[in-house]
Formats: sequence, C-alpha cells, structure tokens
Amino acid sequence: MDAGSSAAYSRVLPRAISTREIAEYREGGAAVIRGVLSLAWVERMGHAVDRILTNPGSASIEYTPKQNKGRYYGDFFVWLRDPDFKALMMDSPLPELAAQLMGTSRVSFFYDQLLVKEPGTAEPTPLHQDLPYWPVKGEHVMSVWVPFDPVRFDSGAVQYVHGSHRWGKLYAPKTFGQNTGFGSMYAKSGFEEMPPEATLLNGQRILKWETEPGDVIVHHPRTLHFSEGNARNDLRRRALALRYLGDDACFDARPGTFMENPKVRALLPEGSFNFKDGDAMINAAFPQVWPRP
Ligand SMILES: O=C(O)CCC(=O)C(=O)O
Repeated sequence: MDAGSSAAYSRVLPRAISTREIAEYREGGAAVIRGVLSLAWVERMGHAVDRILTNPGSASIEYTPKQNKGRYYGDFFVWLRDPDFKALMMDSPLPELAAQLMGTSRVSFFYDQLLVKEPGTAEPTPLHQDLPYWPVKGEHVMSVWVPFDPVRFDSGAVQYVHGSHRWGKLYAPKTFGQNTGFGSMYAKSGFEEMPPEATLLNGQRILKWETEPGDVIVHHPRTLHFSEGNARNDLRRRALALRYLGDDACFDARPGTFMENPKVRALLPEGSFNFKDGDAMINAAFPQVWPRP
C-alpha cells in the first residue's frame, strides 16, 4: 500500500478490540494494544516529531541538563501547531480506541504530550500518577502512549503498577526535571507526598511491554507509572501521549495543576480555558473527537 494514500492513514480500527484487552485495561490500569496504527501513520509521525525536535515549542522542556549525554525532550499541545499531530489525535483509529476502552459514547481531546528519549539519555521519568497534574476529574479519562520507534526494556519502556488506579490514593505531582518552572505550582496541589519509591513498589506487580511500531499502550490517569532512561545507543524512543476525556470527565478547579503554567496557557487560543468547576471540557481547544464531528 502506498504510504501516502488515505487508506494508509486509515481512521478505522484495523481489528476489533477484544473483551480481554478491555478487561486488562480496566483491571490493571494499563494494557498494550498491538497493531492499532499502520506503519504509514508511524512513519508520518516520526517525521513530524523530528520537525518539532528541530523547532522546539515555546513551552517545551529539555529535561536533560546541557552537560549530560542524550536528550529528554518534553512538549505540550503540539497538535495546535502541527497538522500531523492534529490528524493523529483526531483522524486516526485512536479516538474510537479510547471510546471502546473507556466505554463512553463521547470522547473529547484534552492534550498531547511529546516525550522523546534519544539514545544514551540517562534521565528517568519519575514515578507518578497523571491525574494530580491535571485540572480534570472523573473516571473516563485515558492516555494512549504512542511510540514511533521499537521500544525495548532498556530503551525507556514505561512501567505501570498493576491495579494502582484502584488504590483510592492520589499523590502530589513532582517535576520531571530540575528548574522546569512547574515546581511552585505543584506545591499548591495539597495532595499527600508520595512515599519513597522502594516502599511504594515493594511487592507490587509491574506491567511493562516491549513494543513494535503500530502498537500503543493505554493507561488510566490514576495508575502509577515511570520509565528509566534510554540506555541504548542504537534506538531512539520517540513517544507521544494522547490524553482523552470521556462522558463523566469534567473541569476540576483545584489549584496546582500544569495548566497554571503561563507558557502552557499561552499555547491555547484566547478564552478557551474559561471553565467553571464541573464544566465539560469541549470547545475548539478541547475538541470532540468521537463520535467524529
Ligand atoms: O514516556 C515516558 O517516559 C512517561 C510517559 C508518561 O508519564 C505518560 O504518558 O503519562
């Protein structure tokens, strides 16, 4: 199939999502869903990511200190400035995948987060849950982590604590790197400090998967997760986390979320973040993606 044809960039799920996959996601808080994207999608997005890496966004973060090897690059709301990122979150099989896994009739898009670990990057992603970082409440919230390179355990595969989305606990957000400008915000969150990782992880079942291009990993925003650096010299680890909101998700006006960061807010069109507590987050900056508009 011609990689440039519209069929190669299909919006349709290439296969049915099984009841076992749905049960794994709901019970474990994370699951791998294999073979969801065509190689054409993966290749297109690999080029798109490289464009962003050579032209970093205004809210992007270099988590790797200058004197260190490698590069851990983070960026937010990339879809608002790049049509390929917009196409992936909206016009790929992923909105339908999110609807099926969350079991919701309607899905809107919260934001995308680019997380690239180039070969030889030592910086880990600290153990965290996503929800404390976000001005969102509800159960129908989900991330789809989409890698654009083969991922191996030693190239920065993300690891998830099985069932931690059901612990009934939310821990205070922590910054992914030094001097990122987020620390002062997170201090206002009011959530309890996370116990030491060794204590928290002791005896827990860890879910992790090596993936091939076209596979994605889904996780619930209460699930504890982390990743090591990319210890490989021969493998990049370019990944995009897409955050989807379902029927019961709504705006949470609590303080201390990443959306308080002025650089992040400046990415959004004027007036698109004027929600009241409990509002459904659907407008031009947080578009409905399922059913397709
Ligand atoms: O890509 C990583 O290393 C971490 C991913 C993550 O924290 C997320 O998708 O929420």
